[in-house]
Amino acid sequence: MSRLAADFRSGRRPALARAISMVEGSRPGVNALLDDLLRVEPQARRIGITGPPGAGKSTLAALITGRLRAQGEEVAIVAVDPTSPFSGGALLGDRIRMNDLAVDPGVFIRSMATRGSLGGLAATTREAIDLLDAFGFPNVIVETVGVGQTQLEIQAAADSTVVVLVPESGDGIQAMKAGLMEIADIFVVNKSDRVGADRLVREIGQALMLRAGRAHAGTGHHGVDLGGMGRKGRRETASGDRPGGRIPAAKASGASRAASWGIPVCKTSAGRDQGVDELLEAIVAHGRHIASSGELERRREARVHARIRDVVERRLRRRAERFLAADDELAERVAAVRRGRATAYGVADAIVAAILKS
Ligand SMILES: Nc1nc2c(ncn2[C@@H]2O[C@H](COP(=O)(O)OP(=O)(O)OP(=O)(O)O)[C@@H](O)[C@H]2O)c(=O)[nH]1
Ligand SMILES: [Mg+2]
Repeated sequence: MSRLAADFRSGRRPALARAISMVEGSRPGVNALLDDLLRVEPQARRIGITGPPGAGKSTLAALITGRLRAQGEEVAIVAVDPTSPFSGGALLGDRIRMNDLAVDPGVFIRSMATRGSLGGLAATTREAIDLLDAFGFPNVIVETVGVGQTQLEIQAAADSTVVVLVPESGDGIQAMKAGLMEIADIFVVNKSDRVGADRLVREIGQALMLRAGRAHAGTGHHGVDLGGMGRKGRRETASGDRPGGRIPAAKASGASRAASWGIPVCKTSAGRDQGVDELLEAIVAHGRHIASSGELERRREARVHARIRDVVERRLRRRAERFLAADDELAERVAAVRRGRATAYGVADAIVAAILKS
């Protein structure tokens, strides 16, 4: 184990891969390993890319990675499969599309399954991201298919969350229903080579404006300031074709969001490699924004809070499961409840007390 840690620290890729596998397999000793390897401050730019199946997330991730590589930066990509590693299609497709990248030593690609984590981002995925960061990758891109809990949890794991939509019927409305409006730092309308792209850009812009307006009414701030936005010639106004302009996101969803980040709506055609530079600019600008506004610090703190709670819960649950499995009196306790001589609550309290004493 100490050999593994040493290899990890000296930047050996096989050690990184092994460490992630240990995390995935909950191998014995993994806690001690994480406790050792993760004693570093997070440095990486963590980019989450989410959206419906087939929206072009992998293609965009590959293109962004290509741009970052051209700037000499190393990139790690985690593709999260919400079902299983053997569900076929999606991941195989990713592998093929990311083939060119896979031979680049400056790129590390890993597919992970979330398995039984209630459809959310598995704890192991979050730990893998931390490992990639600790290993020294300055960029960690996490791709999650936008179904269920995973896409919402990505926001907690990433510094910048990119939501990719495509101009297909109802995508915009679906996005609002699925809560994507709440998690996006940057919207992307991909496949803009298809009809309806401009309309979707408009719809998203309007939805963001509506939301901002509602929040304003609540907080008594002034109206949404769209005047001249996007015309200031500032780099972070990523999309040239954005009728909605930049929407003050902070006012849109309250104090939890960074002050005055206007959520850009970027138009891309990943298939034709169009709009990718603007998207990367938006991501970089968002990173700069959260760093200077204190939001990055807040997000990192929230992440640590969540992680501690998570691990405490995991540990306690495991102890409880072990105790219950070995509890000789359990049958008696159940019988007592069945006959009305005790209640599940009283029994549970007694068990918890016993666990805490053990
Ligand atoms: N027409 C068009 N097709 C695109 C564009 N971008 C990606 N595609 C195609 O859309 C399909 C899905 O692309 P992916 O990048 O695998 O999409 P994804 O969101 O990663 O898909 P999953 O991971 O399976 O959810 C592929 O066949 C791509 O070639 C685009 O801008 N225009
Ligand atoms: Mg994909």
